[in-house]
Amino acid sequence: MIPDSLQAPLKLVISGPVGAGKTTFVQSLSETPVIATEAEASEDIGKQYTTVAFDFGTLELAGHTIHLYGTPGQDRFDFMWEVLCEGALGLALLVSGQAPQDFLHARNILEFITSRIPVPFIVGVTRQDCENVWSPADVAAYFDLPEEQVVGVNASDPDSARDLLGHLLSLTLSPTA
Ligand SMILES: Nc1nc2c(ncn2[C@@H]2O[C@H](COP(=O)(O)OP(=O)(O)O)[C@@H](O)[C@H]2O)c(=O)[nH]1
Ligand SMILES: [Mg+2]
Repeated sequence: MIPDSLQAPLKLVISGPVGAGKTTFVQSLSETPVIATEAEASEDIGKQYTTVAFDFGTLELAGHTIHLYGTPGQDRFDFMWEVLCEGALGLALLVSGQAPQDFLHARNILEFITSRIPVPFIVGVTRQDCENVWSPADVAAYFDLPEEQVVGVNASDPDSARDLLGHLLSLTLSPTA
């Protein structure tokens, strides 16, 4: 039986550096129109628009209503990471498997969040559909994490994105988590 506390929407947060695939991931999964807060990028981050507050989407998964919050990637919005992770059941930290130059930043984001809010997390390595991409196992070694805590994903593929979320959910809802 599912405890009453879990009948309410479950909040999951998607974070990671700019370009990791956060917005794509939320858009792939959401069954309601995504609420996005994009603004023209104030600095050169390789694209014109970037997320300034959050991307919000909802879906049903394994009998739960999930509320998905994608965070901004830039450090100057780091206060939003903490705001969005408050009360979250789990965190997926996305990093592009084609951007090893962003791994350190990704680790810093993870450290920033988990040192303030003890939220269970997994790392998702995006762009697994592309050539010359880091494997989840190699990223696990880089992050010094157990291999089961790092999964590969194609953020633009709804099935792949759902698999990642299912993995996160099973981790956070398991009695040993
Ligand atoms: N092929 C492929 N492209 C991806 C994947 N994830 C993100 N992208 C692309 O990478 C770019 C940046 O993704 P975006 O979701 O805006 O990243 P964000 O800054 O983390 O929100 C977009 O052009 C996406 O289509 C992936 O897993 N596979
Ligand atoms: Mg984005």
